[in-house]
Amino acid sequence: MERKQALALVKEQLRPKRYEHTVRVTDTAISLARHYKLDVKKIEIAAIFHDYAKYRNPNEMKRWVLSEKLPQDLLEYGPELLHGPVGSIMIEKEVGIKDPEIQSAIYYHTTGKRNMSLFDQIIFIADYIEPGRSFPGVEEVRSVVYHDINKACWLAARNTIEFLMEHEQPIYPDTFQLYNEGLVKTG
Ligand code: DGI
Ligand code: FE
Ligand code: FE
Ligand code: FE
Repeated sequence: MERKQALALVKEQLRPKRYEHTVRVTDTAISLARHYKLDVKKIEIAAIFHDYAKYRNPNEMKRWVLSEKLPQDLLEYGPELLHGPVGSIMIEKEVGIKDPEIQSAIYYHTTGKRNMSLFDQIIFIADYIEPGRSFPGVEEVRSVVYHDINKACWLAARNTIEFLMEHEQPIYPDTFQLYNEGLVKTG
């Protein structure tokens, strides 16, 4: 699918601010894919569709979790965690995008997980560092991502866990597993 057609399809699904975020994630992901020598056109499609399900009704997303037999524990962590896993299936059913690499990256873009592929990592971290983001610590992540993408993903997980704990929000196990894996890898 071409960029223009893909952007037109997601634009219908998103609010203007989220659409602008999506364009910035896409440009960030393309730059990382060039650097890390991945398929730029494929990364582009994954980035464009990464938040496809963001504004779907939570009850609708819940029904997809049940009918598609996604991990039921997703339902215990609040609706924010559903748009990745549900979006990865919606793009197949509604848009006809059936590609394991693209669907995996969209599935895990919010929580991350241990053992992410480079393709997964680029979508995960592009979402975190796109120029519109101002999370505490994001500058450090931007400064390491072109040298050490494992470190960048670990920092993003650590910062997210800190943020969630400060707000007494539940933390999905995949996010912890990414954090733990990074401690072992970066020693
Ligand atoms: O969809 P975006 O806003 O672009 O970004 P995202 O998909 O990374 O979602 C960010 C939201 O997800 C933010 O509100 C924090 C939340 N989040 C990230 N990891 C976890 C989490 N929420 C819970 N409950 N548990 C997590 O592990
Ligand atoms: Fe998202
Ligand atoms: Fe994210
Ligand atoms: Fe996003």
